[in-house]
Amino acid sequence: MFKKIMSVTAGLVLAGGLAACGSDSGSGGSGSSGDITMGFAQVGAESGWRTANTKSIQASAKDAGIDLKFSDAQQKQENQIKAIRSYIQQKVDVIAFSPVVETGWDTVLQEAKRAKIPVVLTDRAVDSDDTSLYKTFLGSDFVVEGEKAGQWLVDNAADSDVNGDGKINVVQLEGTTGAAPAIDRAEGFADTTSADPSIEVTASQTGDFTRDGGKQVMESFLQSDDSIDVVYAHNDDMGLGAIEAIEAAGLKPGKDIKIITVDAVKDGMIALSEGKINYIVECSPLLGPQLMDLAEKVLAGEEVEPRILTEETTFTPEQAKEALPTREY
Ligand code: GZL
Ligand code: ZN
Repeated sequence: MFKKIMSVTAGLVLAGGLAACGSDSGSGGSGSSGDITMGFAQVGAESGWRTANTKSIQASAKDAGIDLKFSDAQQKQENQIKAIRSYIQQKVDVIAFSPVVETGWDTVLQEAKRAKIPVVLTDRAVDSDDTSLYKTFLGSDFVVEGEKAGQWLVDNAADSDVNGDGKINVVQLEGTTGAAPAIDRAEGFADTTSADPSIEVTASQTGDFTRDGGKQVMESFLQSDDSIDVVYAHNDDMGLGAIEAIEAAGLKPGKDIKIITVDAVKDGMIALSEGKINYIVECSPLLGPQLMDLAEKVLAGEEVEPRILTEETTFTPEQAKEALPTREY
C-alpha cells in the first residue's frame, strides 16, 4: 500500500537541486535554523554506509546551525521507538529517523503527530498506510538498485556461468530481515534476472548488513554448494565478508565467483578496483544536507514533496579506479 501511494504521488526531486539549495540555506542562510532542535534516531553503526550516513547528518546539522539530538539503536527497533518517545518528551521541533524495519511504527508516529512534532523519514521506508504520520521520505529507490544489479548479471551472463554447467547459480546475502532495502533489493534483482531462465537464486539468507554476517553465511553456502557462480550481496559490507570466506576456501573472488554488491562505500570500491568485486550499485548515504533543508522547510510551513529520491549511479572496476581519489566516503 505504502509503495503504491509513493509511486502514485511521488514527486521526483533529484538530489542535486535540493542539495544545492540545502547547502545555501545551510551556510548562513535564513539563520532561522538557529533555534531548531532535531531528534534523530539512527539505525545503528552496522556498516560503512551507516557510518558515512551518520557523519553526513551530524556535519550538516552543524553547518545548518540545527541543534541535533542523536541516538544509535544498535539495529533494534525497540531502541529507535524509545529514542523517538524521548524526543517527544523533550519537545524537539522535528524528528527524523531511518526505520530499521518497515513495520511497527504507527503507534509511536501517532504519538508524535498528537504532540504536533513533524517527522521526516530518511533512508529506509515504513509500510504504514497512513502517510499523514510523516512529512516526507528522503532516500533511494531500493527496487531500482536491485534491478540495476540484476541487469548487470543479465548483460554479463555469458561469462558469469563460471563453472560452465549451463546454469548461473546465484547465492544471495540479504540485508536485515524486514528492512526496506533488503525486501526491495531482492525484489528488483528477481524482476530483472527473470529475463534469463539460466539465472537462478539457489540460496538466500540474511547477513544483517554486516561484514561478519556476510562472511558466516558465505562460509555455510560454500560448505553446502560447490557450483556457486555469483554472489549478490545487498551491501558492500556483506560482500567484503563473502570475499574473506571465498579466499579462505582457496578461491579467487571476482574470478572463480563473481560478486555484485550495493552501496559503493570506500572499502567496497577498493575491492572493486582490485577486481575482487565485479559490479557495485551506488546507494548514497550523504543525505544530511537535504535532510536539514527539508527540516527548515517543514518548520517554515512550506510544502515538501512526499518522496525525494537521491541521485546515484553504478560502478565497474575501471570506473571505481577513476572515482576513488575523489570519493567522499
Ligand atoms: C540503504 C541502507 C542500508 C545500506 C547498508 O539505504 O539502509 O543499510 O545499504 C546499511 O549498508 O546497513
Ligand atoms: Zn554455472
